[in-house]
Amino acid sequence: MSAAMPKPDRRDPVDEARRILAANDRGGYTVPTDRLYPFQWNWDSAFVAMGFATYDSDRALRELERLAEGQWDDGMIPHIVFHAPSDTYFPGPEVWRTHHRIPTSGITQPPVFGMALAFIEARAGGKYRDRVAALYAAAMKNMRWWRSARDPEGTGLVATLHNWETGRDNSVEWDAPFARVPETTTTVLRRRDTGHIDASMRPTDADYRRYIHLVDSYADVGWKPAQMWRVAPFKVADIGANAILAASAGELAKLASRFGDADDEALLASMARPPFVWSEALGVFLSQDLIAGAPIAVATSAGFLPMLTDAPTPQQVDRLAAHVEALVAQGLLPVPSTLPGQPGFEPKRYWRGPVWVVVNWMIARGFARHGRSALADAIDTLTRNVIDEEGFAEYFDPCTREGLGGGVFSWTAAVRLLLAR
Ligand code: 2M8
Repeated sequence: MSAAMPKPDRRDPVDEARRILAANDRGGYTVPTDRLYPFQWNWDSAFVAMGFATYDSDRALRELERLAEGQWDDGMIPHIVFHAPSDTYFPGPEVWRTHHRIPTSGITQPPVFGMALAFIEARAGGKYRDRVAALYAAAMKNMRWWRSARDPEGTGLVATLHNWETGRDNSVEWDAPFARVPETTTTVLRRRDTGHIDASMRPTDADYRRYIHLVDSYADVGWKPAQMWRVAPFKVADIGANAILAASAGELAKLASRFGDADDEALLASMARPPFVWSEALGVFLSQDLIAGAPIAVATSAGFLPMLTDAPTPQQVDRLAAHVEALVAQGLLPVPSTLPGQPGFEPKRYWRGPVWVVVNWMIARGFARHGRSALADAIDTLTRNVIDEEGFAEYFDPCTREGLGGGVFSWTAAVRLLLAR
């Protein structure tokens, strides 16, 4: 554990998790962690909302409502909502140059929103009908946006146009697609993250120049979806975002008969089972580089997430299970963001190797859905234990289990609440 990482409260991790969410609450929305991420992030908040739903449905709905305040008229839900100013994060609103009522970024993130809404509704015992209805409408508008803005050619898979949209910022998968993104920017880089976290664990400066090159390019076309699609030098069908989108479609379908109509039901049915790409050689599902027109042959933790849907065959689930069993047999914490042995695996550098407990939680739900409850329980137990032993870290080294990155992290606290016995 790094020196700055607070030790967990061993007396009651559930109480401690609730305290963290309370401490990171900025008024109905929760920052991922103080200073490093001082605004509302999209998929972080969806996990946080599920954590709140274990003890406070009203607060859980509020989290999604505050996120929906950032939803654009075209249906896009931004990856960051800048509710209040802060100078501890780069890039801030002045770099994004968007035009929403509340300042927001111009890109999105994996749509856990629909999964979270169904999760909260199932625990709210029929209460808050009007609020759920409004959030369901926001979720459906967002599903339609993904379809039209990010799959204009109707392939069944949506594209992410910025690595930050995948949530797995510097995954080894994006190395080749990024090689064609220029490092030139019209924005001066003023990184704040490396002032909070050791630079050896964060994306490099060259990475950041490319990230900001993309922001500049899309800001220059006014964040209009059709023009972004045309100018995008980075266009990938991220397996994580596609699996989560399909899972949200499946979860929203459970609400559609009460809150929606036949059109919604038809749309959700068509989105719930996309044509995921499977690698027989690697035994995982893959992202695709849509500019190269080829799958990206890197095995990542996101390659397990199609198990959140009915798409995988029993044989595919067996192959995915074998990876987890092998990791455990080697004494490694499952499931590293890049599987060890893959080129580019780095156990401490952001999304190139560390374990993220939100991904673990989804993978375990996937195994449970496909009848592998013992394996799901094993992942849950290992996840719970690493949090209890190492603290509410942003992520964990799969080799040493050390908690790394930001401390007192909201989505880690949320997962601990979801895993409370
Ligand atoms: C990380 O991403 C942000 C950009 O969105 C960053 O590094 O500045 C990722 O881990 C992302 O998945 C997460 O949502 C965000 C806040 O926790 O941090």
